[in-house]
Amino acid sequence: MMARKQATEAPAVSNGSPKKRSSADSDDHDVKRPRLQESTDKARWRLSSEGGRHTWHYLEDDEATKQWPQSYADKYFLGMPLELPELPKATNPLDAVRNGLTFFEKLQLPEGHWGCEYGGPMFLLPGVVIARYVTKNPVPWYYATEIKNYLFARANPVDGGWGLHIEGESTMLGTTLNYTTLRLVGVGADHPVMVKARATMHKMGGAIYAPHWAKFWLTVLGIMKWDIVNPVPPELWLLPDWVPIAPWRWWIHMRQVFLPMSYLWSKKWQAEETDLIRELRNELFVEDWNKIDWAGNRNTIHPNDNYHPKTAFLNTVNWLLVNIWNPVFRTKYLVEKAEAWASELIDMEDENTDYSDLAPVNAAMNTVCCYVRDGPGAYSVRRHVERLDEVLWVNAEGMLCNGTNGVQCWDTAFAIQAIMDAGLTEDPRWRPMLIKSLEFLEDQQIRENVKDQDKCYRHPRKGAWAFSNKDQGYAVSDCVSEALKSVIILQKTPGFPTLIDDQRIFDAVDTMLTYQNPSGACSSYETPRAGQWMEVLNAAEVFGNIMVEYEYPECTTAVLTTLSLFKKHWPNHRTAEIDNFITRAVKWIKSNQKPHGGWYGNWGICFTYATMFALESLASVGETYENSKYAKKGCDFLIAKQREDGGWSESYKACETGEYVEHPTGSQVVMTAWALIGLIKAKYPDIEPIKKGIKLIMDRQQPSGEWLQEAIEGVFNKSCMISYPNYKFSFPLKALGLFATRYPDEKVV
Ligand code: LAN
Repeated sequence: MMARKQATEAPAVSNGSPKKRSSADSDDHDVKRPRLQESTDKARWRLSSEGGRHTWHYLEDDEATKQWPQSYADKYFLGMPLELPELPKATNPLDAVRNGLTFFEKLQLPEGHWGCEYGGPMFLLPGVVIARYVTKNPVPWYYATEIKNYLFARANPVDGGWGLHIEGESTMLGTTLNYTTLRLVGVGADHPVMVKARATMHKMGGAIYAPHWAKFWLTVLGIMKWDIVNPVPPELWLLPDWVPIAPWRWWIHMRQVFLPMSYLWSKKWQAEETDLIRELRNELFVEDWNKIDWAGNRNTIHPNDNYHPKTAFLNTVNWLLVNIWNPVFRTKYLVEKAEAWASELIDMEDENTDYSDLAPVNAAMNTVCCYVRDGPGAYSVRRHVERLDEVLWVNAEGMLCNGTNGVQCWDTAFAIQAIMDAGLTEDPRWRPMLIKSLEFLEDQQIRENVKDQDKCYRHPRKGAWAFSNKDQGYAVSDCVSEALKSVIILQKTPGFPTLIDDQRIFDAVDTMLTYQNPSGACSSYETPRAGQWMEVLNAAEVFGNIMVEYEYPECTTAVLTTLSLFKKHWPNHRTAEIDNFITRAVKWIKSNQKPHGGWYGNWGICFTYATMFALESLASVGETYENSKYAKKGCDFLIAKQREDGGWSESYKACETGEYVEHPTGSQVVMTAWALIGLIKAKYPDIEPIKKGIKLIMDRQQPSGEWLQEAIEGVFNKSCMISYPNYKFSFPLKALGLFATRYPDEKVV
């Protein structure tokens, strides 16, 4: 079946620049197929950061490698040896903090923030590679090579497929898209990795069993036909705002993905047919491609992908759209109007983010939309392609796609807080590192609301911080809070400059105050604009709780903790509103406690994560183990989960099942730190279990001062896991530091 030779044997490009092939070769597009190598030379990779924008560069020129030496951070991210001297063994928690900071300081980027890989989801990289392929901007050979290496490394060791995320079982979403990605970057179909993956894909029924998003991408590529894609009508954008299901009410990630998808669906656009696409039509399916019943397989899906089965209501709506709406009512006038409005909304998103867009999914789709609309050479396409590079990351395994364009503001905020909790902010040893972090946060504060805020349905953001950087510019309630908390802490420390004046601090607080829902809780990017019932329209199949904003303990507690701190320093700013906010938030947090005493975490795994934030926030209003039954119950919950060795260990399965589940690999440093922070903040009276946990963290510290990567830490939409590699620094440091300041005379080892 597989005729094509491996690209390694037949290089089509050299060093990224296309070579001419014979005129008999009509497949112009394929000329640019990259030349794959076994591996790149890791010593040639460099991470650059400009204004918080990360890009990885491969220096092919020897002279350039001398001019731009590799930093510790580069080497660390790439998994290269750092050859650092052994630090004197820490004999107490504060020395362990110092050792940890000595290492972590080396990872601080020159602009003052921390970066890291932010992988986990396995459906992001395909979007970037497909967008580049269909817009005829194929990835350069060194990206292609490392993408191949990463995907090879991440293939399921047993069946050779890929999952929704790196720890998950093989799914059709992961397997069809990553198989296709490998082929697009130049891997031959007869490579053993591909043969194995294909066998699994076929065993699972072939690509017709893929979920909606995979069907969408494969159709854009021309491997499937539009009839197999459930309708994504841009007409929904024409609904008046008062209509309960109007898309502006959906969770921002869903509507920003739906938007470009609907544009391309409406255009029924497909990429130029190439040899490779024709080959993939033979490879991805069990049945003869020419005989596939496309329309009849719209709802065909493999059980592994069907985390959230479509409702009977949605299936009926889809049926009506396909059989009645599209053929009868979808007039040319309506189509043009809907496409024009969708296109304008896409432009607003691109302009507001300078083409980096909310996240890699819509960034890749918007790229294709601009190509379809503006043509190959357009600025919009070129800028998109440039910015897509900012979500790519190189690690020891190869090149992956980050969940966002970085973790800049978020991780920097936690690094500062860790140093503060250790009581080291005034120590001159750490001052340069802290000053640089403060300068970064100053630079990254968002100063204005977006242009046409109401027209493009954006939430206010003046004074806020985003999770990554200000270019992306999406305020999130807890990102504003954690960054502001860190700024206040530093600026109120003697000897630190006031880079952010009071007015800018008030701007941040004013934006934070917009986030409270009638219940007292906070959501992520916006206040909820519709109820959970909207999940009846969840068409993505692979995710749960994705259609609207929900109320999150992490977000609510972060705002609460920061407002409590703010109030101490500025008691007269919007006093009544802040007091009222705090009272209602505390009430909600208490109501959100589970009967077992823990809180369910939506963004970190899982009960341990949210319980830490909840206990910390209760402590910020003076509620601790001694005087609050909620804090006591939270502590008792954590203590009940402590393991024999003093650590905690929660598995991502807890996020899926809603029950505390232990990780099979035993105690985890990050989880242990989370639990300890909660206990110490809540002033848990018995020091022994806390000491045991602290000892575990100290024992796991390496002679270089670092901690090693353990199981994955983060999650979204209940089913998809995501890595937060800097958590293994910030949270253990914070736990050790809190212990050291709370019990300065206590001996642990
Ligand atoms: C994130 C990352 C950060 C995270 C926290 C700040 C930790 C959280 O407290 C609030 C929500 C937020 C901002 C968040 C939301 C969803 C994101 C953006 C992600 C988990 C990273 C990737 C994910 C995004 C949805 C991935 C793209 C997938 C789609 C389903 C569109």
